[in-house]
Amino acid sequence: MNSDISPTQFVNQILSQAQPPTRPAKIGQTGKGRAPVNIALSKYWGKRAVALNLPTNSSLSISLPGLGTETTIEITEGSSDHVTLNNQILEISHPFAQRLSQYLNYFRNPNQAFKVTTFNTVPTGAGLASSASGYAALVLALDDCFQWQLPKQQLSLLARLGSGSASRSLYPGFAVWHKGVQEDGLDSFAEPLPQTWPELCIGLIKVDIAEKKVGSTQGMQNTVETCELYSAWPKKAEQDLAIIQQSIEDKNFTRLGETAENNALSMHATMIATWPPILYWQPGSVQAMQQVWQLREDGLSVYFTMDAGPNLKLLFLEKEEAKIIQTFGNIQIIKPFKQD
Ligand code: 2P0
Repeated sequence: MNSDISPTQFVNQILSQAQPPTRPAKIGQTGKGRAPVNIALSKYWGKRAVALNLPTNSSLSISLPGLGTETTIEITEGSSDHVTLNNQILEISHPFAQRLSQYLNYFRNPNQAFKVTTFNTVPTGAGLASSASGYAALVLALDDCFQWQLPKQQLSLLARLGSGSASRSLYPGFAVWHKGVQEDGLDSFAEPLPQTWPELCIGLIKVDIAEKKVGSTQGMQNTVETCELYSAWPKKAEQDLAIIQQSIEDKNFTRLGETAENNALSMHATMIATWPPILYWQPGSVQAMQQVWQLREDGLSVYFTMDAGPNLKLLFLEKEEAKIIQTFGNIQIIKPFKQD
């Protein structure tokens, strides 16, 4: 299904709620934004409307402070944008620059181009959700540059249009992206959850940080179109989200871990049952999964989740940290509620 509303109409609808600009958008004006990556505990996989990035199911995430994107933009004259990613100037034909420029088309005035300087503190395209922090940071930079002063919920809608998971990266901590039901997409935004969980740890096991062959956008579309198992996914995703949200409220770590791991593996099952098949796992991914299962057999409460890539994200509580480090020497540990 596709919406009759175009992305331009969608953006104009949101910007009509912006404050009148405090200063006219003129050449040389700049804006800054920074946003964290997020890891979904209950995943987004599949779109009900592609052009507006409307998801088939809601999702729930946790943001990782310290890992993310910082972006500055400047309004320039001319017809082409200048994009610098991690200190490298990109050709305008580079897929990253093209996607960015197409997105910026929704916001530019006639004869305006943008100079975009963006820096990721996560490897680009490694299944560590750099597009999520990237589009969230860009939207914050646009809000700063054009002085829209839009509320976070509206910025979440705009970030979603750039990359679905970016809707969740506007917030620290836990966030829920509501799938929404409206055709205009105005009810499909993320909101923060009020709970914190200081003992909660996320461990990043980097199996391979090379650019992946099948991007999420293409991967989920192929899944929706060819995977027979996919019909079971939307209902399961909503059920898992409700259980995870309740587990966060109850601080029931076992229930959260079991549900998040099963949710991730169910999503990967739909990928594997897609044609042509999508298998993001590498031998090192399976080895790490088996290590996690062995640790659980040994009595340790540790679970994993995985996204569109070969890397594992472990979920555990701080009291298990020493044993986790002992097993996975090369692990980056993030405490989402103990770091800025
Ligand atoms: C998630 N992923 O919920 C899921 C789990 C990957 C696997 O959101 O097409 O890069 O830009 O909306 O946001 C990655 O999808 O895809 C993603 P688009 P996006 O985190």
